[in-house]
Amino acid sequence: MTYITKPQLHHPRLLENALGKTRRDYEGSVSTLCAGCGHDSISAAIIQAAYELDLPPHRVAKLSGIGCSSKTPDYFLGASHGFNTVHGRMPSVLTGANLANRDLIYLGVSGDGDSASIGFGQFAHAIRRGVNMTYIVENNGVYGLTKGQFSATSDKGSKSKKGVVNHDSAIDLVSVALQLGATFVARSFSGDKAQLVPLIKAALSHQGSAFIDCISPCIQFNNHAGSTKSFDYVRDHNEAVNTLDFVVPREAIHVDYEPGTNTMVTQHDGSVLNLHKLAEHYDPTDRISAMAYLASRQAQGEVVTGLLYVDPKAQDLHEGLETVETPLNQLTDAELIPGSKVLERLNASLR
Ligand SMILES: Cc1ncc(C[n+]2csc(CCOP(=O)(O)OP(=O)(O)O)c2C)c(N)n1
Ligand code: SF4
Ligand SMILES: [Mg+2]
Repeated sequence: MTYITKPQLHHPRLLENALGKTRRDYEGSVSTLCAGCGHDSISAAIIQAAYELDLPPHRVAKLSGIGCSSKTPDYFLGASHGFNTVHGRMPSVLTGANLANRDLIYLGVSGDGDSASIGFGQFAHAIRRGVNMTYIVENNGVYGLTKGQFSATSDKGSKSKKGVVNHDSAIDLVSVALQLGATFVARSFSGDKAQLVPLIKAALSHQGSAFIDCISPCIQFNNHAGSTKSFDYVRDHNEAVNTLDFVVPREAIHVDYEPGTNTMVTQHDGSVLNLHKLAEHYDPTDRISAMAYLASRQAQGEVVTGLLYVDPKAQDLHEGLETVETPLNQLTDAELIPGSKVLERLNASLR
């Protein structure tokens, strides 16, 4: 059995958000992943982010491909819309759903195999088109579900559990997303909830394609000496560019920060990113610098985490295509089928 319903009983005094919902209202069914899998920590961070953002669950659509990572939408936001697609095909299905109904909040969850191998083309086109979505890759550097083969994000020279060395160059999805024009690019680590939750909140509030590469050790096949996606490796090589707080404008909360060490970024929807700068001269609004910074740190064997790039004035696919505001299922027959005269006019304009 891979689908176990969670008992609804909980402590009567659990804290409620502005919608009167507790954190438990954002949970899904019981996880069937290996105990200790990094993916479960990411599900917990998604639940926390949705709860803190007061998201109405029925306004969220979660989509995934195939893999242990792609199974996780069963384990969070049980009251939201969900679609488990074919291996590597989540981005195109999400794009279609988004074009049909722009009123939903789209969350795509994928794996490194799902997005960097079979679905690489799909990943690229969804990002470059600026589909309004949060796209999370739960990156463990292996095909976990099919017993630990190297994926396209496994670093050259890293070793499998059986001692096999990977001779292929790795695809760095963060660098690719930056190059493709993603308007929000971040990397985090499943074991760093303090960093991951605000990143997910900010990504969900971003108007455009928001990409988070989340390193998520597979405790079965990629958590040994020689792996560059293990808990120990990432902890030892982590270089955080910023510490992030996310402030929704309606909240009268102000975070503590030292004057002169922060960058406040107002996003398209008016929400504010409060970046505590740790790295000197790091500017998350400069795409070219972000790419150069990433490359220089990578050359030194460091895994840069944090918000690497954000375009606060991002536009999404709908703005480019000038589509109607109304979701297609709410248009009338007359609006959907405007008749032969309109078709004639359209054809004439193309001659
Ligand atoms: C078309 C197709 N090809 C291959 C497979 C076999 N398959 C299932 S999951 C998977 C890889 C999953 O890796 P990843 O996306 O990294 O997820 P993880 O399990 O590591 O979280 C593969 C190759 C499949 N299900 N469908
Ligand atoms: S095989 Fe790896 S990725 Fe899959 S559930 Fe187990 S630990 Fe997680
Ligand atoms: Mg994987």
